[in-house]
Amino acid sequence: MIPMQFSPEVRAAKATGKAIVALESTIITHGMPYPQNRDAALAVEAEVRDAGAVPATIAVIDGNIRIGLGADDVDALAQRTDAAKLSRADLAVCMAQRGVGATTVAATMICARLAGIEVFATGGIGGVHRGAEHSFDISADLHELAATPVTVVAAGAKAILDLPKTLEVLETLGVPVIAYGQNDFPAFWSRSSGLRAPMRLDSPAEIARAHRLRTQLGIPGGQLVANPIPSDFEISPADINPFIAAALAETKSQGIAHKAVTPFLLGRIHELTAGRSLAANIALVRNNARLAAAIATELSRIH
Ligand code: PSU
Ligand code: MN
Repeated sequence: MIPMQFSPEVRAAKATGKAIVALESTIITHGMPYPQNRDAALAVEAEVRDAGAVPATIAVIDGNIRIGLGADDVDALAQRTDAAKLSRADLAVCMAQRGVGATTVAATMICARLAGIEVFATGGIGGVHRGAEHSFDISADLHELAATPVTVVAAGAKAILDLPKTLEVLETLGVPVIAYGQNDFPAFWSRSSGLRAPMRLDSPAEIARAHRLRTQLGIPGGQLVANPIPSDFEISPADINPFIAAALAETKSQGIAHKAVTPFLLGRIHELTAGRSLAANIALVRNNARLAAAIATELSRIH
């Protein structure tokens, strides 16, 4: 038996066939400062409920996969500084040690599939880092999208990455990258990356049908739905790029590498923009939660 516990709310939703949206926890422990991380996590859950679905925030607590956290659990996790960042490689080892860890996109997809949840909302997926031709730093999120049948709603990939290379790897891996309601691939803080997305869909129903058809066709893996940040919170590439460049230069001068790169960059950019990028980050996750709830609702109607 897999050590996995459902919250009462998620268990009830599963019993009645109600739509459920998985949410990750690395965004809480390694993406934002306290208490904004707690407030953002609770606000994202509220968006899912307001849209008529049930949120399932996923984390590993004392070796158990938790599918759905209570508000107290979210607060406790948000305050911890010792939670591990769990991707595909780390998940089982953390559980074996009865440890505490926050799940990345990759690990959240794995847990969501085990829990029978088909839709997951996050901020931005990991991808191919700039300079990957030297560092080989490519997020395990990309391979997970190719392997695990969960539709992931994100505001594209973080603009700290090499977005053309990220799209190339997704294409190689056979992952459908679907821009929602526009032609361009969004760039997290900005609505457009200047790159055209490979595909576009304009309705949650079509996204849900594509998810089902992929399974029926016997094609493994999920879908990436790239949902642009709401205009009111957008930061233009011209505004954000100097801060990205400054933060990237610091990773080099300080020798930040491996799993620490993404949390460091996000934290530094939040500081350098005096919180503007944090407000944008929270707004885009909430926006993704609403779309994910609509997709999950459509999926709950087609079998
Ligand atoms: N997007 C955010 N904040 C984050 C992340 C993404 O807005 O903290 C996290 C996600 O959990 C993602 C991870 O899976 O960063 C990617 O890390 P890496 O590049 O080390 O695979
Ligand atoms: Mn990496």
